[in-house]
This record gives sequence, structure tokens and C-alpha cells, in this order.
Amino acid sequence: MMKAPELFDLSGKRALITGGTHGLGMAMAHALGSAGATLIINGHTPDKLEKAIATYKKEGFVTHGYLFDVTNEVNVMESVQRIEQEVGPIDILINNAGIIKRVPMLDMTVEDFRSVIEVDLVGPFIVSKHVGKYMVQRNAGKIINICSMMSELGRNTVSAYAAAKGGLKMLTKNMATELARFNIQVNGIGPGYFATEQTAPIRVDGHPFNDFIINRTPAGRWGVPDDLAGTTIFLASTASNFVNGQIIYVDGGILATLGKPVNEL
Ligand code: GCO
Repeated sequence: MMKAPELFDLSGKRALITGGTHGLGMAMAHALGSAGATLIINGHTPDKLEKAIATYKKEGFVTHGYLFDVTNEVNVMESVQRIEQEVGPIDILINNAGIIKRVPMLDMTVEDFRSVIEVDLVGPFIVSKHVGKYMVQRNAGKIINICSMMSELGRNTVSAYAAAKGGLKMLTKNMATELARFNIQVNGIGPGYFATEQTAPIRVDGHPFNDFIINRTPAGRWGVPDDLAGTTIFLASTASNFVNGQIIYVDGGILATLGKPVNEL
């Protein structure tokens, strides 16, 4: 039997992280890099990508940057082919790139709704399809889809995001179903409320939403990016070779409860 450190060791593996230029994508890339993986970072803004690559390199990670739009199939197909030729086989894919638009449903334009579905749901489909083709040939691969609390719950103003993330949960199960026989594990991580750029507008101290989240989370705090490291390494490593189609929620217990009662009754 493989011993513990080896089970989680990612030395010699290559991991593609979409939207790995900041936020949780960057945190997960750090986790994989710290376990020995070579990082392939995707972004869609040249400056941001360059800055991120410089940061990763300064920190000592072997890193490659690829600029492409996850919603553009031709762009994705060509980029994946280039990565496979220039860097080598993609062993691990993290479908992390995502956007959110917080607008009440009755006011939301169809264009806005579609753009969220496009990036958060169609994007992971396109990237997985093209990376998956190579993984199938090698009979090995790990795909991790970044889901959300909104894969399970609704909330005011996030109809498109919830629809996309709920869809991504089911896409994960379906991909696992189709790809398991090729020794590909497809799982999801559902981060709870994390302190990132994306949640900055609703995380302001003293803001009612900030208090609401802290009260609603049994752990009594926002997640910090490092909280995702262990689950990311687990799902990318040999340790999870018979785990397939699961969403692991890293949420400080939010989904376990209705929330704190107003009094102790
Ligand atoms: C919101 C939050 C969420 C988070 C996260 C929660 O507006 O409720 O921004 O949507 O982005 O995905 O898991």
C-alpha cells in the first residue's frame, strides 16, 4: 500500500487551472504546486496573466501561462493542443474560471443571464471536452469542477449563477459517469463563503450581509483561500482514485444547518 505522503504527492504531474490568475484559482494552484505539480495557468487578460505568472515563478513554482477564452471552443481546442505539445500531458484540470452578476431576477437582462451560464457552465464543458479527449487516450486524469453553495441553494440576485453552478454539479456527475471507465475521476469542490475579490462587495465590515454570513456559518467566519488546499490536493491525487462524481463542500458547515436560531430554543 502507498504510504501517506506519496498518496498525495503530485510531483511530475501537470495541472491546468482556468482563471488561475487570482482568487480561489490562485489558492488552488498554490496548493497543487506545493504538492509538486507543474502549473499551467489560464487567464483571458494578458496583463493579469503576466503578473500572475511572475508571482508564481517568484514563489518558486514551475509555471506556464496560456491566454484563452474558456467559452470559445476553437480557442480552447488550439490552446489545449499547444499545452500538450509544449508543456506535456495535462494530468489535472481545474475548471475554476467563473463570473457572477448580482441582479434581481426580474431586472436581469437575458444577455447578462446568458453570459454567466456561458462562462460558468458552458466553459467547463468545453475545456473538459478537449482536455478529456487526451486523458481518455492515456487512461488517466483528474477533473475538478469548482461549484458553489449556489449548486445547492438559491439566494436573492444570483439566479444565473445558481442556475450555472447547479448545472455544473450535474455536469460533474454526468462527466464522472461517462469518463470513469477511462480511469478519469471527475469531482467538484463547493466552496462556502470565502474572502476573495468576488465577495469583497458583500464582505464589508458592519455590512448586514457580512454579519448574516458569519451568523449563518457554524464555523463563525468566512473561509480563507488556504482552507481549500487539502481538498484540492486530495481530489487531484492518487488518494482519491475511487472517488468519482462527488461534490465536496468546503463551507464551515453552512449546508449542514438551517443557521443559528435567534435564541437558544
Ligand atoms: C453570493 C456569493 C456567492 C459566492 C460563492 C458562494 O452572492 O451569494 O457571492 O455566490 O460567490 O459562490 O459559494
